[in-house]
Amino acid sequence: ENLNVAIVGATGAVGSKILEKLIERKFPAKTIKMLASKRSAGTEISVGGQTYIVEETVPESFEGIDIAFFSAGGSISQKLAYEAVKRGAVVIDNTSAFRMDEKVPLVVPEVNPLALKEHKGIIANPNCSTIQMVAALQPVKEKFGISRIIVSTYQAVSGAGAEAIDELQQQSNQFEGRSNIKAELLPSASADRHYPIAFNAIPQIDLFDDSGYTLEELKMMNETKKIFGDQELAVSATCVRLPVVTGHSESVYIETDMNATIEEIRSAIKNASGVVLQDDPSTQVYPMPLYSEGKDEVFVGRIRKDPNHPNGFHLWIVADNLLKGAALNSIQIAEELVK
Ligand code: A2P
Ligand code: 11C
Repeated sequence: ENLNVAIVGATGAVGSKILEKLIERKFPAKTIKMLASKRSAGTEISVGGQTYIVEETVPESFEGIDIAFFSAGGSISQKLAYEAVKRGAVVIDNTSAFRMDEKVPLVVPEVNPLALKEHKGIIANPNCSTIQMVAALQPVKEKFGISRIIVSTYQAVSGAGAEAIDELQQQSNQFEGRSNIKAELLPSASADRHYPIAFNAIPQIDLFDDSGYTLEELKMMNETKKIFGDQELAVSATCVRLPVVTGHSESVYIETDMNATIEEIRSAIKNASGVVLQDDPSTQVYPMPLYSEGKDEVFVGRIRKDPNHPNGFHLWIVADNLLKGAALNSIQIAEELVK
């Protein structure tokens, strides 16, 4: 009980989970400072019988802070993360602002905890879709090596923030008029056109790059190589938004370096920490996002051998994007630092 902690973006979808998880996991925090925009200053948040009052985030907010969790968007991190570091805080940043910065470790504790040792004040938490994929694939990579990954995602609206959850809720009662639903936010607030998410599947998460990939897809590709420490790894992603509230799902095809049987792949995953095997077609057991909500683990099922490639395998990977994909992984990074 000796650390002063701050949460930037405390009123948001991820920030509120960070507070809940800090309390649930009995993180050794002496104080927790709730920071957001000026709009929320004075708002009261009650969790675990305690009331926290939200303050506006300014550089001085970080005086005396030991650990600052940032989850208020990349531009806020760009503006304020170094202000926090300057004042002696270690920043655990849940945005994409610093992930590909060579000086900043990008960490999933089950995969590359040693990278933490090299931090210089800022540690990046990977994108939610990346975290659950690398956590599930790590035991397979460790035993058999992985040379190629092709992933298609089925992502929940909570990944786009609290306002996107509201948008899905508002659109969901318009079954009769579903082809004329007005959309204001998705696929991205800064996109030129918006499409309804209710009764739909949108093959665009974030903006497009000149390559034809979206920024979300490029994050998955680049972050996976950095976390696995393998620039030669072949990775390609297609990211799709679905009308699911919370819980990202991924259909993942991998090619291993060494021969493996399905049983060997299953047992590697079964014995990995933070990962749960849910794979029994005979009783229709497989992971689904509706049931991963609120859970800490990454769930893996539908493991099959590819019929055409001797080292090819297919997997279905599901996790709560706000927990292992964001808040929980950030706190696990902090716990690793405290250790
Ligand atoms: P606020 O509620 O005051 O707007 P989400 O990811 O759910 O969209 O949440 C975004 C989070 O980022 C919210 O907590 C939001 O606070 C916060 N935020 C937005 N703009 C700023 C800002 N200029 N300074 C600090 N926090 C901000
Ligand atoms: C989504 N994965 O589901 C995104 C949100 O880089 O941290 C997370 C964006 C990020 O929309």
